[in-house]
Amino acid sequence: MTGPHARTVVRRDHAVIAPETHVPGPVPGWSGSEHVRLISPAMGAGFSMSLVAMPAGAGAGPPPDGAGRFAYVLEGALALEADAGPRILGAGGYAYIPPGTAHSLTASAAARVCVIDKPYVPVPGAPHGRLIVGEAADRPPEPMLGDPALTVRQLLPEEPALDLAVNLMAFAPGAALPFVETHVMEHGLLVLEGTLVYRFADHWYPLGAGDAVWMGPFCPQWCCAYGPGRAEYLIYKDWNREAGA
Ligand code: UGY
Ligand code: MN
Repeated sequence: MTGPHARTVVRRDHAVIAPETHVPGPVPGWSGSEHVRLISPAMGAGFSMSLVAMPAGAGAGPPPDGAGRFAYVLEGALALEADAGPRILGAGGYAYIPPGTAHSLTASAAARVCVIDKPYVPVPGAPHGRLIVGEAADRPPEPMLGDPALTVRQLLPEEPALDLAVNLMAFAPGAALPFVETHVMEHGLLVLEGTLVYRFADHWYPLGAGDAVWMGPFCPQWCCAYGPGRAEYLIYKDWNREAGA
């Protein structure tokens, strides 16, 4: 119990949602699961991000009409049935399901899942998304701008059919973003491990595992992992489109 104290803040161009302030709410189709909306158009975002605790056997509700869905398994396992036969996604497994795809996602064991739903933005001549299933452990960590202490695993390929990027960023203790980023793309971020100091606009926050962040378009952003161990986060951005044009 934290009484009146909370690290959570929601501002015009960013939000930090700390786990101690989560309030789950029922969402149609997700019966039996504990569903916490972390990021939503209600706060100004162009997408939603949720943390869902699913008991074994529970199914996922449908994505909103016209939205692509990215699901990342934090713990437990999900069974995905889509075009081909069923596939099991364990911890670190993920799927991108394009809009309008007939599918089911069911917890084959009790699972915690991060779900990102994004209204799909088509481009002429390209297919409207593509089903992608992967495993974080299979994606190679690449140094960011040559810094081996800060690595990025790109979970999705960059291609015209896809309008989003989702990456895992890992920081050795003391590693930092090389400059204060400002970009039109939004971010949704979930800290998976470690401790960071993060700057959003003129505000500075300590972040730890379980904290979620929304960064709106052009929100200046910088961070440093202060240790003692490594830090890692899952980060979404809208990508490969004429954002805000
Ligand atoms: O991909 C990114 O924009 C990333 N470097 N941003 C961030 O970590 N805040
Ligand atoms: Mn960024």
